[in-house]
Parts: sequence; C-alpha cells; structure tokens
Amino acid sequence: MMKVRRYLRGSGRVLAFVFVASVIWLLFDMAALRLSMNDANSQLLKERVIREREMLKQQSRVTQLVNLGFKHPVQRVDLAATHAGGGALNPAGKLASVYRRGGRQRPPMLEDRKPQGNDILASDRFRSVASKHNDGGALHNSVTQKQGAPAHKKAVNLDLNIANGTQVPPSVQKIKPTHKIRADRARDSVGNEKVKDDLAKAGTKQAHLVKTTPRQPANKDVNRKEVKEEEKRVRTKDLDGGEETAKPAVRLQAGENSTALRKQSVHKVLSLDMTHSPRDVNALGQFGQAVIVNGDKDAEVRRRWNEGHFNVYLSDQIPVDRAIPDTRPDTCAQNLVHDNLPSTSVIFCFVDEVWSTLLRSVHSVLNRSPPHLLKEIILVDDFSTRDYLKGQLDEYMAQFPKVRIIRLKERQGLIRARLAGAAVAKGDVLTFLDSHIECNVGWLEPLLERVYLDRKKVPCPVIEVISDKDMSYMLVDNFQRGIFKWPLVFGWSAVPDEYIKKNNMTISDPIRCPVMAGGLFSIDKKYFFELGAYDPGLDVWGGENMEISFKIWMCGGEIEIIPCSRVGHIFRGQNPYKFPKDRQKTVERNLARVAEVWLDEYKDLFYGHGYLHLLDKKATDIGNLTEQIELRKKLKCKSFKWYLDNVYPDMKVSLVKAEGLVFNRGLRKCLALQKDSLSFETCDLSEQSQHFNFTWMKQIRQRDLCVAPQGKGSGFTLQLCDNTEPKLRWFYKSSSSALAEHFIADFASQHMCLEAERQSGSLRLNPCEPSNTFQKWQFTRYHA
Ligand code: LR7
Ligand code: MN
Repeated sequence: MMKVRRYLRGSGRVLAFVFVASVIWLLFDMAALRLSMNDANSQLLKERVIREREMLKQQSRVTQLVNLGFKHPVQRVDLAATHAGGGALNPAGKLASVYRRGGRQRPPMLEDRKPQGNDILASDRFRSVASKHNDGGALHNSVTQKQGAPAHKKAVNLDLNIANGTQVPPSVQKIKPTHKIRADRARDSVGNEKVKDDLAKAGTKQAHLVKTTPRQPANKDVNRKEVKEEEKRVRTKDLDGGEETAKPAVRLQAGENSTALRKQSVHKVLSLDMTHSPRDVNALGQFGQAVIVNGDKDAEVRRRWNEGHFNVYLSDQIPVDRAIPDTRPDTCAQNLVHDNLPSTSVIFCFVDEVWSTLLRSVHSVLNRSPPHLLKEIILVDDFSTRDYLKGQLDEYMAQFPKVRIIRLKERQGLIRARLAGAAVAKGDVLTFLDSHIECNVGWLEPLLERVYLDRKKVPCPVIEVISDKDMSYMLVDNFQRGIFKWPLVFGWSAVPDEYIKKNNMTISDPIRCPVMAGGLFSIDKKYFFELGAYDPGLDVWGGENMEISFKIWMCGGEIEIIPCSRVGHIFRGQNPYKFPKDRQKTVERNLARVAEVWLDEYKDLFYGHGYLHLLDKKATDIGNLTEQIELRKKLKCKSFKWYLDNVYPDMKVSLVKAEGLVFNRGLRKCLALQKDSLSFETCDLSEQSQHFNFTWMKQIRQRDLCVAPQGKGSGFTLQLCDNTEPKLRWFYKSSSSALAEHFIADFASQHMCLEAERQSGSLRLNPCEPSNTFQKWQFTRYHA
C-alpha cells in the first residue's frame, strides 16, 4: 500500500492520471466508433430494406394485376386521327393526330383509310413538335415564333395539324427558359480552329472528345487513349481496392459513405455523365437548348432538310457530345439498383442516317452508360448508300473499342437488321435504339434492373423529344403509355387518373404498356430468342412493334415504360430513306402477317378497318406463316382475347359492328332465315332465326350463311360465308349519310340496295333511293 502511495506521489501521480484518462478516452472513442458504424450500416440497411420492400410491393402489385385481370379503369382514349393527306377521322376535328406517310403513297379515299403500322395517334392533350416537315422553309418562321416561348416545364404549343407526319411524340415540355443561341453567332465560335483548341484544352478530363465538325474523323490515337483511360478510371474507382471482375462491386456516389466498400447487393443508380461539364458551354444546342437559325440560312436549311427529314444543317453544328438536361423525376437519382446487373449490347440499325445524329447517338451511349454494363455497341448498316457511312465511319468508330460495325450486303429493313445485330451480340441483354437518339443520364441501369428482377420483363425508356427543327431536348408528360387503335395504329395515351390513384402510382413507377413504340427497349437476349425474336418475314419498316408487343404479353412477358430511364428521339415527318417496294404495301403486308398470326378472331377488326383489300390473296401475298403459327403453338401463348381482357381492358372491342333483329322500316317486319331461305316475320327477339350479325367483313350473317346480291340481276342469294369474297359485302351506315340504314351492295357498279317488296314480302336488289323506307333496315344493337 505504501509502495503504491509512493508511486502516486509527484510526477507518478500525474502519469497515473494521464494513463487512466487515456483508457477512459479510448473506451469512449471505441463506443462512439461503434455507434457511428452502426449508424452507417443501419442507414444502408434501411435503404436496402425500403428498396426491397418497394420491389416486393411492385412485384406483388404486378402479380395482383395479372391475377385480378388488370382492372384498369376504363379510359376514354379520345383518339381521332388525321390520315395522311386526309381529313380527321373524328368529324369534330377536335383531336390532333398524324399518320406516317411515305413518298409514294396514293391519297386516301373515304372507305379506304389505311393508317400505317406504327402510325401514331395522339390525343388532343398532345402537342406535337413534329410539323410540316416537307417544307423546310417553314422552319425559320416556326422557330422564331417560339422565341418568346415561356418557360420551364411548359408544354410547347406548336401547330399540330400535320397531314404528313410519320410519328407524333407524346406531349412535350420545354426544359428551361430557352436562352437561345443564334446559329450565326455561335457558328463563329464553333469553327474548326475553336474545335481543335477545345480538344487540346480538354485534356484527359473528358473521356470522349470528338470534333464537332461533321464528317471528319477525330484524332484517333488521342481519343482511343483517352477512352481507355477513362474506362480504366471508372473501373478502378468502382472496384475500390481492386480486383478486376466482370461485374465489379460499385461504390456509392461521392458523399454517400465514400469510405465504405459496398458489400451490399445494391447501389444508387450511377449518375455517370461524361458531358456533365461540357468542353464548350457556348456551343450551339449545348444543354439541349433550342437554336434559332438565321433567316438568311433558310435556303441552306431547306436544302439539307431532306437528308434526314429534320434540321440536318443545324444538327451538324451541334456538338456530337453535347450535354442535355437530366429530365428524370427527382426520386430517380436516389433509386437503388443491384450491383450485379446483366451486361447489354446496344444495337443501332441504320440506313443512310445523318452523320452528326448517328455520332450523337453513339456518344450518348458511351458517355452515359456505366462501362461495366456496356458490353458493346453494334452498328448495323442496313446497306446505306451514303459514302461517309463507309470508310469514314469505320475510321471514326475505330477509336472506340466497344463499337462494332456490321454491314449488310443488301437492304434488309430494320427488322432483319436488328436480327443480324442480335445474332452476334455478346451481352446478356439486347438494347435496341434508333440511330437518332440521345440517351439521358442514368438511362441504362433502371432498364437492366427490370430485366434482372424478371427476365421476361421488357422495359422501354420514356421516349423524349428532340425537336426536328431547333434540336432542343424536350421532356414529355408523365404517365404516358403506348397503345393501339384499329387497324393496329400505334399511339400514346395517358394512364387514367383513377388508375394512378388506385394503385398509388408515383411518377417514377414502371408503367404497364400494352404496346411499345418499337425502337427503344431492352430485352433479355435468351428470352428474345425463346420468343422467336421478330418474324423475319416482316419487311423494311412497320408492324414489328405490334408483333413483338403481342408476342411478349401473350407468351408470358410484360412490357413496361420506365420513367427513370429517358432517351430523346428525333421524331421525323417522313422516312428519309427509300423503301425497296411501295411503302404502303410493305407496311400493310407486315400488319397482315401480324394480324393473321396473333389476332385470332379479332383479325376481322383489323381487316374491317380499311384493310379488306388485303384479303384478296391474288393482289397481296403476305408470305408463308406456318413457322410463326407453329411458334405460337409451341410457346403455348395465350389468346388475343386474354390480351385484350387483361392487358388492355380499356380498349372496348366488339367482334361485330351490329347485331340482333334486322327490322325493315317500310314493311315493319323483321328478316328471318327459315330453311335456307329468307322471309319476313313479325319481330320477335326470342326467335333465333331472326338474329343476324353485321360483321367487320361487311356481311349480313347468320351462323355460316351470308346474304349476297345475285349476279348482275336484281335478285339476291344466300351463300356460305367467305371472308375473301367481296360479293358478300354490303355498305351499311346507321346514320350521317344520305343512304343511312341502306344495305348497298359493295360489288355492284351502280348503287344497288336491298329492298323489301311491299306485296310479296320478298327481297330484291333495286337502285338505291334515299327516302325509300323499304330500303331502310335497323339492327337491335350497334357497336360501331
Ligand atoms: O430499312 C430500314 N433499315 C433501317 O436500319 C429502315 C430503318 N432503319 C433504321 C433507321 O435508320 C432507324 O435507326 O431503323 C431505325 C428506325 O427507323 P425510323 O427512325 O425511320 O423509324 P421511326 O422512328 O419512324 O419509327 C418507329 O417505328 C418503327 C416501326 O417499324 C420502328 O419500330 C422504329 O424503331 C420506331 N421508332 C421508335 O419507336 C422511336 C420513337 C417513335 C415513336 C413513337
Ligand atoms: Mn426513329
């Protein structure tokens, strides 16, 4: 005891005190560290749990929907359409709509509307930016008009009454109060000298620097080295400590636990964007802004318009690696995705694409995709004729090791071109894109995440609008989904409010989509081939989006629009390339193939909406369908009725145009079929012999018997129904026509109508008379 006391005297006491104090301090420190680690971990855990719960919720919501038959509130998709060069389908003309039209198309006729496969309908909510493309001269005016256009997130109000468009985008909104840059001024600052300067200044900071001057390959070696270095940098950063694996663990973005190696299986979506600080902030179109082209350049703009059916002159002056605004809903950047997402091959098919837009498409993928997920970019050249797409393109793309070019030996069309790309793709997932797009920040991971969660999910990005005139990047309305109207016309329509409320949908939730637009989507590669890919019998352009959509839904998959993934697309008024055969015939034929294989009894609706002429096998050869029909059997796909009931229930469909009793106004009696002959009886709804259908094939039909005019005479006859037989067809309108309620023989050269004989009570074919009540017939129920 004494000894201890001696030690604690004088400096010994001080030492002992210091010792005890440091032990206590150490203990506190450790406790604090533990606490903070717990904190960090629990924060991460919490995020993960929330995310997984969200995923579960979403999954169960989807399963619920499927099980419950997707009780989508009925939506009035008020779609009217302006046919190519024709009038509005909706007589009120309230709704705007545009049909694609090719150069060689004949003008449409009244009963002869033939919208195209991917023709796009738009509701009046939509403001299209596609506009009178044929006339490049309109450009200056319309752009100048927009000069005073306000402002943030306001829909652009451009004239929509286009009769000649190929696509209508969903309604669009300008991103920022456009402090527009005048082309003439900016052009001076983006001359060649300036570009070189910029390139030199940018150094290794920017990954994919390229010349903005079109049609001149950038310095290959410098760029290739830069790209490699950048990829290495991203990889090392992501690997954190280093082992190189195919699917590295990814670190949270700066500021988020930056020291903790992520052992978790999820991470925040990478906001990777090499164009975040663009090398020339004053460049034309930078940040996706609109550009006014000076009036004195009108002639030049017009001259170059037809190269791509958009403002090619302007596009060529905008940096191919420009920055665009991040248009994702706010929550998207916080979303978690799995670390081990599948890799993807991005496939661009193109024919005679404009140089600057093709490059901008490729750069947007390189600059805004996590390198470890981007297996490769495959460019499929569908036998382009333009010189710059040959050696010059090879040379330019040689600087990017991930880019491969495949050249087709003859023109195959986009469908078979995509198949050629898919056949050589090495990634787990195929991502198809049009060759005039710009991928936005964080576009890829949300798509791959959906495929990762379920390989039968086919996610599409939100397709935003790059103005064909001023090249500005515009965001579209939320909650838009792809739908179709008869005869298989693609369109956009808003998810109904009640549905959104009922399902607690937020603007970033995936949207179930009955039909995809066609050009932009990701799909698990194996699943794509299991589905039999595309029908290789589809030619050039059109209809393939219907085919793949029906196939996916009916054979066990799902199509979704992913609001957190956004890609801009230049909507053009016309296809800028030639069709090897007549454009209209090509698209019609494609659609008929799709209808024959996938629509079951509903194919009558397709043909009945202006395509009856396709039933004439002598005039239209839609090719052999055996393999496609076999495939559908083999995959045990569900019926088209199932698709309508479960995926698109708000599409109200009736298999007949009218049905029930057929009442003659003059005779005040009903048509009856007794022992294979027609007579008149007192109307009685309970009599099956008095029940007839007026079909989409325009037949007056009971069971398998159809009413037909007889030869050239004035008689009529009953015949076994045959959809390909034009003689069984009758025009019939219940209202709004001089000959309303008349059955007009379709095949007769002059107007011959079905008439009840006053005395004999038999039937005759007589010249049509608008006010003759014995020629007027009414059905019990009308569906169309
Ligand atoms: O013969 C051809 N060979 C090709 O390689 C014809 C076209 N192509 C290429 C072409 O260069 C382009 O990159 O295929 C791509 C699509 O052709 P576009 O841009 O002329 O088509 P689009 O944008 O007018 O049409 C839409 O509908 C098409 C129907 O077949 C395709 O599905 C397109 O991919 C599709 N585009 C989109 O979905 C983008 C959004 C449009 C909307 C709505
Ligand atoms: Mn396109």
